[in-house]
This record gives sequence, C-alpha cells and structure tokens, in this order.
Amino acid sequence: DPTPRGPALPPFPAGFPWAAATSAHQVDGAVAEDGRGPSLWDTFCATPGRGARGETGEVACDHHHRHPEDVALLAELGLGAYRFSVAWPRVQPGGGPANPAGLDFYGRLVDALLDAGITPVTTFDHWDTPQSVEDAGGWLRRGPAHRFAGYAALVADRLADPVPWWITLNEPCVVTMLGCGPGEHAPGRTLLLDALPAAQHRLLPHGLAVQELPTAGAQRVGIANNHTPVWADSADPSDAAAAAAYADLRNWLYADPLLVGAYPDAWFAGGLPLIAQPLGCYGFYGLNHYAPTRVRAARQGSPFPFDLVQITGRPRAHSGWPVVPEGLLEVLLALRARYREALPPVLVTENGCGHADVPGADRTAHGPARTDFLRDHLAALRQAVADGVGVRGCFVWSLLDNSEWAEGYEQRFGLVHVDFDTLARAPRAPSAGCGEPAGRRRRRGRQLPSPRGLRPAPRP
Ligand code: PNW
Repeated sequence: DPTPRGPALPPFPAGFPWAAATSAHQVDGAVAEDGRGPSLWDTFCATPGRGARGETGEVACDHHHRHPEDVALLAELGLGAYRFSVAWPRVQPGGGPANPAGLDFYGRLVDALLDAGITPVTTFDHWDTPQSVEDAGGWLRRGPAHRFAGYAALVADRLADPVPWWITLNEPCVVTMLGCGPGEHAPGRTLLLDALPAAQHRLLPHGLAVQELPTAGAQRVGIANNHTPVWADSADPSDAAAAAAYADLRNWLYADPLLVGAYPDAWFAGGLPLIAQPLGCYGFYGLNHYAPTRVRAARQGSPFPFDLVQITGRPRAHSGWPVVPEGLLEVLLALRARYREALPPVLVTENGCGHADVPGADRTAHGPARTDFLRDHLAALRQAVADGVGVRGCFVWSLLDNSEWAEGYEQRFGLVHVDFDTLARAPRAPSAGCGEPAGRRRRRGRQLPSPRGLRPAPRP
C-alpha cells in the first residue's frame, strides 16, 4: 500500500457525485459499424500530416463493443455518473435520415448504466460533426444549427426519458479556436479571426436545443464550456488590455450569450449580431477546466491583439499545460462574480491531466503527477464549495485513456489504463497521497449513497 503523503481527500457535502467523462470519437471506435457515416475527425485523422503518428479513432478503446466492461469499471470505481457523447454520424450517417442501429447502441449503453445505478449524462456534440455537414460549409454557415436541432430531437425522442442530464455542445470555443482559426484541429481551417462567425453558429444550436428539448422530456439541458483564468503578464495597461481581450474571446464569448443574452462588449463585438435574450441553460452550467493562460500585449505583426506567454515555475502535464490547482477555484469564483444569480448550479464536466506511460512503470498506478493533480484540484473544488459556489458534481476527464484528438494516444488521462495493443483495461490506483489504499477505496465507493441531484430518472 502506498504511504499517504499530503492531506487526505477533502470531504464534500453528502450526495456530491464523483463521476467520469469520455466522448464518442475518443473512445467508441467501430467507425464503420451500425451504418455509421464518417465524421470530420475521421477525415482529419486520415489526412497525412494531421493526426499524430497517423493515429485515428477507428478502434480507439473499442468502447462500442466493450461498454458492458466499461460500465462495470465505473461501478467498481464507485462513480455515480458517466458523461458520454452520442456521435451524430452514427445517428444520422449522412447528416440526414436516422439510423436506428446507431441509436440502439446508445440505448444499450444507457440501459447498462441505469442497471448499474449510474446516472447517464449525455453530450449531443463532442466535435464529431458528420463529414457531409462539413462538406456543405460546416459551422461557418448557419445551416448546420437547424440540422443539429433535428438530430438532437431524434436522440431526445429515444433517450430523454431515461437520461436526466443533457449537454448540448462540448467546448464550442475549441472548435473555433483550434479547428477554424489556426487549423490544428478538424476541420483544419486556417481563418484566424475570420473564424469568428463559427462561434455564433456553434451557439445557435445550443439555443435551439434549449428551447426544444424540454418539450421532448429532457429534464436538464446545459453546455460544457471550457474556461481558463487569464493572467496578464505584467501590471502594464497594455498587458491588462490584452488579457481582457483574450478572456472575452476564450471565456465570455461562449458564456455571456447564454447567461446574459449579449456578446461581450469587446474588440470583436461589432462583427457579431445582437441577441434578443439569454440563450439559457436549463438546470445547470457545465464547466471544463484544465489550466490558466498567461497573456501579454501583442508584438508587432501578430494577427491577434494578444500573445500567449508560458507559465513557468509549475509542474506540466504532457500537453505542456501548467498544473495550477487554484486555477479551478479562480474560474469558479470568476463565474459567480460575473453572472451572480444568473449562474445555474455548476457541474464540473471535465478536469484531469494527461501523462505518457513511463516505460517499466506500474500501469495500475496513477503515478505521483496525476495523483497530485487530482487530489489538489479536488481540494480547490472543496474550497469553492466552502466559499459558497453552487457546484453539483465533478467529472474527471477521463474514464479511459483515449484518443487525444490530433495528438493521438500518447497522452493518457484515464482513471483506467488502456493497453492499445490488447485493449485490456486496468484501473489505476492513486500512487500516494490520497490517504487510502485502493482496495478500501473501492469498497467504500460502492456504498456511496445515490447522488441526490444526479439520480437516474425512473425507468419508462
Ligand atoms: C478538452 N485548449 O479539449 C476536450 O473536451 C476533451 O475531449 C479533451 O480530451 C480534453 O479537453 C483534454 O485535452 C481541449 O487548447 C482541447 O485549451 C484543447 C484545449 C482545451 C480543451
């Protein structure tokens, strides 16, 4: 048993659900089964020079076939909820007619979760837009928003009864910021600031879904927005202005329209249309958080009004992101300060850290870096709750090691190790510092009371 190092896991209010998340492209595999059509990520990864080492989501974790084993792992880990995404191209392979076999897969997954007493939390769109929708102009046009609403209604018709929590979109900011600006993510467009219309066209489907889904029986409908604390590099007013511009582009552009009903009043506001009223969230606001960002005034010739500066003096995840646990507290306090009573209860829909396997190291242990990351971020979350931020649950990214998009399979975020040769799963135990040996933790986990706010809806 590891020797405890540092403080034990902080206690949370009773009923606080511990949970884990995945997304379809990153874990499902089986891309040519059930009549599934290609997504823009399938195309991107198969394009030479795009995905790291040519790695694709063709097999991924084979969650599509192995979901019964993965649901058993969730139960073994004592997790109360599971956030997964539905792949639009599995449900509407060409972005048009429905594919019943695709919907059946998600029906089986939801049934397995409910049978295990685990609450399903379902994302409609975790970036894997059908290739046909992209071919018609993608998110640079308004059209996909209406097609998305039709897709969401199809899924809700089938699953809204048993699924109590719905997430419309995962991190629309990353789609604009990485997919259409510099082109590091699918669809690989390099439009820089001309990508801005995609931000609005990504928010429109959220607005449509929030209006329509409650009628289809969905109890709670939110979003999973990525937020980063933005630190100015110095007290110089030009650095402070650059930090404010970055915060608008990265954080508030995707949150203000939902919670305030306006785009942030900033350097790009003139390019975006007026919004009549808040697009809304119905029951919760989802926060994905990984790391803060340091920003300074742009040097001459930059296409943006800011430059990003490395945060030094901190440990780093494999992605290069600095590990700053108090950043999670900062983000939660900033959300509360900005939106006050307009902020619904927050679900932390992603937080975690990726590291590469160390050759020869024990694959059933997290290693000190991930153990420290999780313990210290949970302590920051505990502090936010103590400070009165209404946080309803926390989803670790991720249940399984999986495909980290354009980076391939090297970065491992999983509570569970996946051997990508054999697809064997092995739960990881904390290396040290979480205070309890894995065996005892697991027994305790199973006895957790059903989380109050995340109880599965009665079976139809
Ligand atoms: C999120 N950034 O992606 C996604 O929701 C997950 O699918 C992903 O695996 C996870 O975080 C880890 O990366 C992000 O550049 C990608 O700031 C990029 C950024 C943030 C989040």
